[in-house]
Amino acid sequence: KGYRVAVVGATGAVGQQMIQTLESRDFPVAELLLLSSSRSAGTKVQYKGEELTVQEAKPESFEGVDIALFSAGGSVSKELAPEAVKRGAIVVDNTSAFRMDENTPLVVPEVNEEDLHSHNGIIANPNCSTIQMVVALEPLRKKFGLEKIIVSTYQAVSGAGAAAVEELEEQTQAILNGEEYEPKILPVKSADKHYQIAFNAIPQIDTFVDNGFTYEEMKMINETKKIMHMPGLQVAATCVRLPVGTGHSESVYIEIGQDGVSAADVKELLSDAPGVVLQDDPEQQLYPMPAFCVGKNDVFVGRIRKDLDNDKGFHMWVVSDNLLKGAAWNSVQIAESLVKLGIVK
Ligand code: 11C
Repeated sequence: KGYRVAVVGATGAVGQQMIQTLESRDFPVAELLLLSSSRSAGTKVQYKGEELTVQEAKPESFEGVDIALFSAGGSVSKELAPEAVKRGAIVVDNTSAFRMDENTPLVVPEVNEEDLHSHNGIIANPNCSTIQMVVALEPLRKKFGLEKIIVSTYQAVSGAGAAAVEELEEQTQAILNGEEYEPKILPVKSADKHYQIAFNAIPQIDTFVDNGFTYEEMKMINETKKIMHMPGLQVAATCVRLPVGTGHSESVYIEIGQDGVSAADVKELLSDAPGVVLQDDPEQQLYPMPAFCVGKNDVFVGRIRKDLDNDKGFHMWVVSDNLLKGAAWNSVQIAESLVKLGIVK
């Protein structure tokens, strides 16, 4: 059987990866409908050797659609996801519009696939930096318990969209040529001030909340608790943008619920964990790096060490392609789970 699948935001950085992932996974697509804003309508996109034309997304577009993958910004999802559901589609939404809604499951299949059963038409795909962290930590939570997470991120510019990637490339070139370049996109397009990202590190992703954290940091905190069903978990995050094109990296410190666990125990567990690739051999200088994770669906983990002072404390380095496991692949993987579990008929 094949499904009628819609991709909303088909011309964006994540939408393009969704289309490629549907193709590379050979997802059972009977018909693929590519939707976007009126500005991008008319764009031609290749899918399985066929040229498809992107159409403007309207409520009526979703007639007869079985699965709609949304990645066109929160306001588009707020307006059109309920319209798609009204017409019988199941929506997998890659924006923050519904993530913290208590009736919307927030799903990373390796962690909480069973939450899909309680959907009301919309399933939320978490923030990219949250996804890769929970994939790495869930096996540890299950086996040893988890009490605390302190994470610092090193995030790629593609998380802020295609225009931010362009800004990094043009700015780097301009600086190397000794030319002026006025930053306009990073850290946040709508912000009052913009800063150079080339040869720099910006400790601001998204805008600030009144508690001193940024929204990106609050997403990592709140989404992790929801996905892991641990409202009492202690989580703190510091999110930093780096001049990397694609691939988010994270330095993660955790405290587990048991004494006496060794770094070797943690490595053994993660060597066989779903969605995880262990790359950890200091003698061989083997550890994950974003440049080598691009284009791959896995979450790469290395630099696993036991804390020197706290018997329950462990440090690790977690890297993944933010556009794939962080966005497009997790969404398509949710769609695969919906089919596997018989939730979409
Ligand atoms: C970034 N994590 O790297 C963001 C992008 O809520 O889906 C993803 C924003 C989101 O800038």
